Amino acid sequence: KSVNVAILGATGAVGTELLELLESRNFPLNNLKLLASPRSAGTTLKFKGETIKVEAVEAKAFDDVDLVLASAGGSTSKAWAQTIVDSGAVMVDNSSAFRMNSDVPLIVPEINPEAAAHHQGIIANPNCTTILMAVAIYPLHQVQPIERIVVATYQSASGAGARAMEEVKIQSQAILKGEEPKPEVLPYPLAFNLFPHNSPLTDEGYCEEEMKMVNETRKIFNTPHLKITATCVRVPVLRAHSEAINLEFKNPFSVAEAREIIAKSPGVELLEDWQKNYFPMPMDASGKDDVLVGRIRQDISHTNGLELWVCGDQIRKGAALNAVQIAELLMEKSWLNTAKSSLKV
Ligand code: A2P
Ligand code: 11C
Repeated sequence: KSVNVAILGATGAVGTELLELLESRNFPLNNLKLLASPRSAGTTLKFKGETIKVEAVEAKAFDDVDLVLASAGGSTSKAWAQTIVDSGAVMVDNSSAFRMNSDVPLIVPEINPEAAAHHQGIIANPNCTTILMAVAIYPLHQVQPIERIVVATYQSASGAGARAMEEVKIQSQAILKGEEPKPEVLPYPLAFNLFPHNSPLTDEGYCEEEMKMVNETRKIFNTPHLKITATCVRVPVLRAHSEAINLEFKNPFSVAEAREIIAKSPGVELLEDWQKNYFPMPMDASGKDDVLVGRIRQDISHTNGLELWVCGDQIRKGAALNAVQIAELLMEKSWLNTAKSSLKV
């Protein structure tokens, strides 16, 4: 069976990756529609050797569509979700708009694929930092439940979109010429600098990105009370996020067993060379499907603790690949029902 697919936000960092993945994974599609803002209407993108025109999104764009892969930001998802659901299409949404909605499954196919069975027209793709951490630690959590997570992130510019990535390059050139870097997309200069994540702050003093790691991980793992604390930081890397993760278990977890489990689990790759002090770097993770895990070591401050270093391409597994894997899951299980849902969002 083949389906009609639309990418909402086709011109963005995640959108272009979605296009590439649908092609390289030979996703069974009939017709592909590329939707973006009116700014991009009329521009073209290539798919399987064909040139496809980008259209400005409008209500009737979803009429004959079965599956919408949306990655155009939360407000665009909120603006079009009801139209998409009412049209009978299923929306796999990359934005944070509906992730914590109890009627919307939040899916990482390696972890909770069965939760997607009960979707009502919208399935949410988790935040990129959440996906990368979740894929890396879930295999350990299955062997021995994690009791507490302390994580610090090192997030690349592309997490803030294609324009933020360009901004870091322009700022770097400016600084090398002795000029002042001008921040326009991100709040502060990122080239040769870093700053706590640019998402809005909550009353607890955490930023929204940090709270996404807490709340989304709990929902994906179905562990509502799991203790998690996060510090998210933007770093001048173009692509791929890194994370330093401290895990606390009820009982000791041997490093040798953790390595063995990571080495054989889906979606992750063990990458460590202790002789060379070589561990995953954003350069290694860029363009890769698997999340790289290394530097697994005993926490010297806690008998039941493990330390992990994780790097993953947040545009791929952190966003586009996870969304395409969800779409493949829906196809494989025949869960892409096009019967109209009564979901109201
Ligand atoms: P456009 O290129 O026309 O602005 P990124 O995350 O890399 O910044 O990309 C965001 C994506 O979302 C782009 O494809 C962008 O299209 C799209 N987009 C942004 N705002 C809207 C909107 N109001 N309606 C439809 N698409 C939008
Ligand atoms: C970042 N993770 O790197 C963010 C971007 O909730 O999907 C994506 C935010 C989200 O800045």
